[in-house]
Amino acid sequence: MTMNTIDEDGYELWLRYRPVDNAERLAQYRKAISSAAVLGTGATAQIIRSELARALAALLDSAVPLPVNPVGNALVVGTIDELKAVGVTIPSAESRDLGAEGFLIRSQQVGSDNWICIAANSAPAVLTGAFHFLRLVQTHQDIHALDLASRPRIRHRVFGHWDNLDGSIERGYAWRSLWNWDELPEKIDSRYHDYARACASIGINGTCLNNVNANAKSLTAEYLVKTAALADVFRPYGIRVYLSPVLSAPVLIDSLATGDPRDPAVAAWWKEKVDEIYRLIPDFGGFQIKANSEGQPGPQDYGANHDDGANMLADALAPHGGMLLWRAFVYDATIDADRAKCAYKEFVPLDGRFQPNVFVQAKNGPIDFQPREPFHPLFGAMEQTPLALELQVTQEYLGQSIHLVYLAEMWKEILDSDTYAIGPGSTVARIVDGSVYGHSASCIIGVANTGSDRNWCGHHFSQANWYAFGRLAWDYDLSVEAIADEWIRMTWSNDPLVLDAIKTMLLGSWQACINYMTPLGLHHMMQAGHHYGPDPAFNSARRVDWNNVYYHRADTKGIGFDRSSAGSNAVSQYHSPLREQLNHLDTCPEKFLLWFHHVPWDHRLQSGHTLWDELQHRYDAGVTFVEKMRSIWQSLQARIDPQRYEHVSRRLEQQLENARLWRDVCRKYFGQFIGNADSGAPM
Ligand code: GCV
Repeated sequence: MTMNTIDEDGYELWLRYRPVDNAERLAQYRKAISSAAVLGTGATAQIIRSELARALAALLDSAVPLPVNPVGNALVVGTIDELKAVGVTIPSAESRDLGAEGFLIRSQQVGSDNWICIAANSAPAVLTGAFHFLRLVQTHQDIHALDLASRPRIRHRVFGHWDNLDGSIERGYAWRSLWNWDELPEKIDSRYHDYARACASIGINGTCLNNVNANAKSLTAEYLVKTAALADVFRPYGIRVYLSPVLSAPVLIDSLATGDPRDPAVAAWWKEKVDEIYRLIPDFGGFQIKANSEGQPGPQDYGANHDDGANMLADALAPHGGMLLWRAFVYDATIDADRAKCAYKEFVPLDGRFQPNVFVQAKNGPIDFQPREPFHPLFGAMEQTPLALELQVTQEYLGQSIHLVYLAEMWKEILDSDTYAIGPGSTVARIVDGSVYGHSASCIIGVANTGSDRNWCGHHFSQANWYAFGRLAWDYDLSVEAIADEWIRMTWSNDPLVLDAIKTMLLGSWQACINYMTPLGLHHMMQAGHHYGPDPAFNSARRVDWNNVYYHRADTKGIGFDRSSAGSNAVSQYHSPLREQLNHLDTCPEKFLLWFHHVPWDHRLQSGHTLWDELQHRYDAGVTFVEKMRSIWQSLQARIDPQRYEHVSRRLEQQLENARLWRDVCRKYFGQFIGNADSGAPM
């Protein structure tokens, strides 16, 4: 058994580079990598060189020479042109297939030596390939006779920060913002480089620095210089920066009389502002904007519509190759009494009216990042508009940085969901990657869970969600098990016992969270404001659709939101045959039962239980799994470093307490509707 007593604080994430403790593999690696030659000379090549020097010395437990030219059995790393100069030719068809961001890793005999070549069409893609190779070594893979190629399925893979300029983070649970605006641009914290390393290692190629509930100050000259300093750090890692503007910025910054996007003076202001940004940041990614949503100003304030606002900004960005992410997180109650239907009703009629560099950006589900939602009906409903998928990596509604919940399973369920837009197989993933409707543009964005906490994410296990977001964004066909396997090996240990134990925890954690919070399609049951903990009785919000009773609609007859054709008819926003499947109580998947139906308490489920019994069973199952995670974790004590062990142990205790609270509060509250308020566990 491997005893791990070296104290760790989690700062290194999955880039821990601990000595390979598998003798056979270590011998193979040492033999295969007697030197590592990074052929380029630019800033990215320098980053690759220092990453390889640091990683290989640690993993192989002895320094590996990094000569300018390959010597002996060597790792040879460079662009396809650079490799050609040392005699390795990559056929042009293969090079074309890699695109700008793909890489290949190939074993090749050169004279009497064996080389492992890492090649790509651009230096940042070579860096991605180098990180992939290190991952093979970190996870103890066989590197004999390698021949693999990989390219991303989605072009823009953005980590979006809801960070405010004062250092706070909206829905952030890992302390303060990573960006120290007061010290920028003069002081470049070394952590900015470590952030970029981490993102680059998992293929993230964009970062949106500020909150979508935006502060206009981020567009002032003073702040743009700060953003430019961050962009300079991130550029060699292949990461472009984006900003979240506020549509009223011309009024707020330069006292224009209006922010109406149709006003020529307003359009000219934005054009000039965007030109200013590109003078400072030539590879600026673009804007992500929240408009006419939760108090943010938008075109509708001036009698214009989303397309007017989006196209005006897109026109300013287009000459520079910038793109616009226009968020579809809108729920104007005058549009429809069912919040889940609003965005579709506002945006579908606008299909075909957006400029080519506009993405309409929808959250995974139609409400708001709940523990489980059906996919957003906008996916598959806008043939002429590229749709960006927004996922929430930070766990606003899933126990924040207290609960251990592996979100890859949720995202995978969404990505794999069939919209039937052009027939079977029109998955959300294929809508997003552009292949269903033939869009060349594609984008996925994850709301970041990082902060200045030493372990980056507040909970050591929340790092898995940052990791999984990047890996799935790169290749949504990767399995959640494979991603978990990689992450555990790199972050914790290759010890099979640790691997299996943590995998069991990760892979059951999302379902457990759904069970103890919102089983069978229930949603929006959290406490108001901070969104931690249960409050099914909540009914005093200023908007009816901020109340929890609005969502569960429990009464003496049953529970659930009737969105069938007899109710709000939200099912009509999905394509056939899914629409019909969801519409009928008997065919609606039980995981979404109470999302789409108001169901009698005595309705029998597939298990044979009545609805009420099944709900109770689910609450119990959720809590039981957290107990199981706790005992699994305890069994690992001797194999995990003390600091991280203790931290996770404390978190699991808190999670268990909160899971029990969810179960008990919900059981008691719902029990009263069937005259059974005392049937639950004591409060
Ligand atoms: C950034 C939810 C969150 C808000 C968030 C909003 C959004 O309502 O609670 O904090 O605001 O979603 O996605 O814009």
